[in-house]
Amino acid sequence: MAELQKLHDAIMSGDTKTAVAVTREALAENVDPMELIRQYMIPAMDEVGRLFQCEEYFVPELLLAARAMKGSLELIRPLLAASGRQPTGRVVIGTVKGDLHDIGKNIVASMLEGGGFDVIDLGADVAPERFVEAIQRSNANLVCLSALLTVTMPSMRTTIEALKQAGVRERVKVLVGGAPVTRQFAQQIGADGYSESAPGAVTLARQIIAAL
Ligand code: B12
Repeated sequence: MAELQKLHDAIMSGDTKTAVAVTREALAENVDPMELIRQYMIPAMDEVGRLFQCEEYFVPELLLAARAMKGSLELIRPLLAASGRQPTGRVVIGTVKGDLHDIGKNIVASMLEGGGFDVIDLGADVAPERFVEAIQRSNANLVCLSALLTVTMPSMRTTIEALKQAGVRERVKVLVGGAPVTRQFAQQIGADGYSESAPGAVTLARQIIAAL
């Protein structure tokens, strides 16, 4: 039996090798990948964030923890994406300009893929014009913006403004999320939806597409 608490501890200590090994063992034993994410991986990152805030951890520790989290996610991602495939809609997703945090965005992207969406993932630190280009090129009907820093939240507004300027705002619905983002902020910047979680993002995306 895989000792799942070890996954939590390995992410916290930035031990990619152990994180990957425990994840592989758990998946081989048919543990639900979402259980790994929800109960062990996200709480580990939350704890890392807390330790960073009280200056027990510094940027190198954050980077090591993020690398361990990513190592595990690479094994989990194909499973999430394979879980229910019929084209539902096309989504352009990215973390907004100035923001390098992409772990939550990657989980949202994987779950949307699993929910049957075609996902065009632009990565992190995505400038507004790159969102515009991707929408123009792909005929996407949904755009997902992620931000983890309070200082990059305004990039969400700038991105929505750029969509308006380029004349593509009416073609897409915009969802926003990320730890500091709130429903109220989403309304203020003229987004069409907000969710605090990846499964919530999928439900919302489905509702929005169904109403189009
Ligand atoms: C890992 C990490 C890093 C890594 C990122 C690696 C990577 N590839 O992502 C590194 C080391 C690079 C980093 C750097 C920095 N970080 Co940092 N980081 C974190 C940490 C510990 C975890 C973030 C994370 O991955 N969480 C787990 C994921 C799963 O959660 P999530 O992103 O919120 O996503 C979920 C939901 O929000 C939602 N969601 C996410 N996106 C979207 C999008 C849509 C459309 C929807 C609907 C939903 C949705 O679904 C996800 C899954 O459920 C957080 C602390 C924390 N606990 O959040 C700090 C934190 C975000 N970082 C912080 C800071 C200050 C920094 C730095 C400025 C540090 C520095 N001095 O250099 C730099 C900034 C670099 C930059 N320009 O971006 C602060 C931000 C404070 C603030 N409010 O602005 C935090 C909160 C730490 C803290 N407590 O102070 N960081």
